[in-house]
Formats: sequence, structure tokens, C-alpha cells
Amino acid sequence: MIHATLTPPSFDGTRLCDGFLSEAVAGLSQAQKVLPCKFLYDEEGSKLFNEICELEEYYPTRTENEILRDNIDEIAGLIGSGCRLVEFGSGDSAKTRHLLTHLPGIAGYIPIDISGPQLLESAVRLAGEFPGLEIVPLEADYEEVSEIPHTIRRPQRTVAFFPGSTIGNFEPLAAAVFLQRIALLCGSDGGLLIGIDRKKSKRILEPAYNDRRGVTAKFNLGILARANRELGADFDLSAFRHRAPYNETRGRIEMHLVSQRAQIVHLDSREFRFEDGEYITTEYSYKYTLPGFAGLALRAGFELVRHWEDRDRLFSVLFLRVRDRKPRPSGDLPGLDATPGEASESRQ
Ligand code: AVI
Repeated sequence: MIHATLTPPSFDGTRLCDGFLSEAVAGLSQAQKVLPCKFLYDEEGSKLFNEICELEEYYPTRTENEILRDNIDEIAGLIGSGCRLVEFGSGDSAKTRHLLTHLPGIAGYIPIDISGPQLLESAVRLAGEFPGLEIVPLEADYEEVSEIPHTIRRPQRTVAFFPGSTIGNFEPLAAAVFLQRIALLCGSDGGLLIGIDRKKSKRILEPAYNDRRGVTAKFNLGILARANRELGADFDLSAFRHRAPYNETRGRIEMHLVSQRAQIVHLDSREFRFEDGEYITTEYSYKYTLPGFAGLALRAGFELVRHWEDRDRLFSVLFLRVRDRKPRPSGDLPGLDATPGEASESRQ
């Protein structure tokens, strides 16, 4: 039997997890208070997020899975054998399993994740399931990765996988900068398989982020519990309420934690005052039209090769190819206001 090759996880990142205090203080000091969404995903938050993915109201995960499953042969054909497959934010690699089954000839799989224990656990499991596959895990904040680890076999090309519509959690300019980085990392002839959540009616979007069982509310409030636990803050969790409206003008769901009364919160020997009804923004989840996203990707150095969607056009999976050998510098991304004001295009 040929055994999978599993390289011990390498570590790329000087900023892993240690920025919570400074980013929380900076975010809460702004006129519109903010806590960056990456801090929602500690161990407890990641578990709750997995629970969200199973909720009836939260359509993105199951819809993307269906699209991947229904079009797997064509997708595998476009990725091509002999490629190095790199997953940004691999988590438990649940979606990748299906892809890997249909990519028997790949040069290697590089899962990148900020959570070392989860990365190792899922890499070990995959190694058992895919004999012959070289797995080179990289523990890193995927936004910070500056180099893709090498595989023993020389790859014919590098293809990135960024599922789950996680690109929607970036503001459009940051999304374009991140896509540019992926284009540079993949190099010429590189590809990107990415999931995006489509613009659609509030009637579908808002329940997806305001579920009946309150799992999303617990997930959102978890960031305050984490600040209390890890930073010694004194947020009273019962004095904040989860809310996630769809901002139609901006084309994004906004997760808020709304103060239920005038109050003062202490953090790092500072006082943060809240008015009654004032809120902290914890996450944006941008929704795209197909032309809107293809335009953004084009400006970042990718051209659209093929896309797949579900029957109701709730979600899309796109295969993009690196267009420019030299993507524009990040200060030069014109016309990135494609998202606001675009009409909804999915069935409602
Ligand atoms: C991870 N990300 C794509 C999710 C989303 O839909 O924006 C995060 C999430 N937040 C609340 N529910 C799900």
C-alpha cells in the first residue's frame, strides 16, 4: 500500500491570535464601534459556526455542497491532475474531501488554517483516507501567507480553494487585495475555485443570520464572552442583543451587538461608554451579483472561466484563472464600488 505523506504542520505568522487586545481596544475606540470578525472563531465560536452551517435557515453551506457535488466532474477537469491544491481556511477540510476523491493525480494538498490542533487532526484523518496523497499543512492566518509550501512532486500548476463565501466577510477593497495575493501566490496558470453568496431578498437573507434557535446570536455574543475571558473585560452579556439586518444599499448583512441600556465597559484599564441602542459591528457578510464579483476578480488579476449555481441562484461556485502575471499594486484597484447599488439577480 502507498502511504500518504504528511509533513508536520509548519508555522507562518508572527501575528497569530495575539492581536485581540490591541484590535479590540482600537475597534471599540472608533466612533462606530467594531470588533473584527476573525475573533468570533475561537474553539467555542468555531463549534457554533459549524452548528450554524447545519441550520435550516442558513442555506449557504448546503447549497454550495450541492453545487460542488452536482458538478464535480467538470470542476475536477478544470482543476486538472498534477496540481497543487491550496485551501485557505481549511477548518476540518469537509468540502475538500469530495474534491480530493475526484482528483486522484494531484501533486499535493496544502490546507492552511489558523487553528493548529484542528489542522493537524484533520490532516491526520485525511492522510488515512487518501493513501498516496501528500499533505503539507500550514498553520497560519491565511491573509498573511507569503509563500506556499513545496510538495515533493513538482506541481503542474497551483489551484486555490476558498469555499463557504468567506470572501464575503472582507470589505470589497480588502477582498480584491486578498484575491490579488492569491493570484500572486498561485502564479501563472494558477486557478481559484471560490464560493460566493448571491444577492437576494431580505426575506431569505435575514432569517439565515437571525435563526429561530438563536445559534447565531450565541455565536455573535461569544466575542464578548471571549473578551471577558481572555482580556479581562467586563461585558455584561445580558445587556447586549444580537441583530443582523441586511443593508441593501451596501449589499451586506451586518452583524451587530446592540447595547440594551446606557453602560460603561472596562477593558485594559480603559472605559468604553455605550448609549442605549448603540451597537458594535462584529461582521459584514457581502453578497454579490455574478458580474459584480467577476468584475472585482478581474481587477485583482483573475478571469472567470466557468461558474455553477443552484436552481434558485442563491449561491455560486466560480472557477477563475490567473490573468495577469503582474497584478496591479493594491493601491491601484479602480472601480471597486461595484457592490453597492447592484440589483439583486436571484429568484426571490
Ligand atoms: C464564514 N462566513 C462565510 C459566514 C457568513 O455567512 O458570512 C459567517 C457567519 N456569520 C454568521 N453566520 C455565518
